Amino acid sequence: MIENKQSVTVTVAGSYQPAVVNLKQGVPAEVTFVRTSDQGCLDIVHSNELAFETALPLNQPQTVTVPTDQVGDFEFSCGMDMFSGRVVIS
Ligand SMILES: [Cu+2]
Repeated sequence: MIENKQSVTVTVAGSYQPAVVNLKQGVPAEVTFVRTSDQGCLDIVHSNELAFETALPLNQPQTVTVPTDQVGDFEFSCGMDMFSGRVVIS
């Protein structure tokens, strides 16, 4: 089977759900963040390790591209690094 893309949606509502996103190495990946609650300070999501940062307007899905060339465990977090989630590439 040929898999040419993988997409995962993370709901942002006081935390990241799911908090762990599993992706396959070598398959282009997109993660869509949807902030559905005003709770907390989750209006920005960023990852130094995965090189993205995006604002999350309420109820407006935002999609980022995640590099999958390297296997590993990468963290993303809110703007103030108080809440975090992980992308696991294997
Ligand atoms: Cu925060």
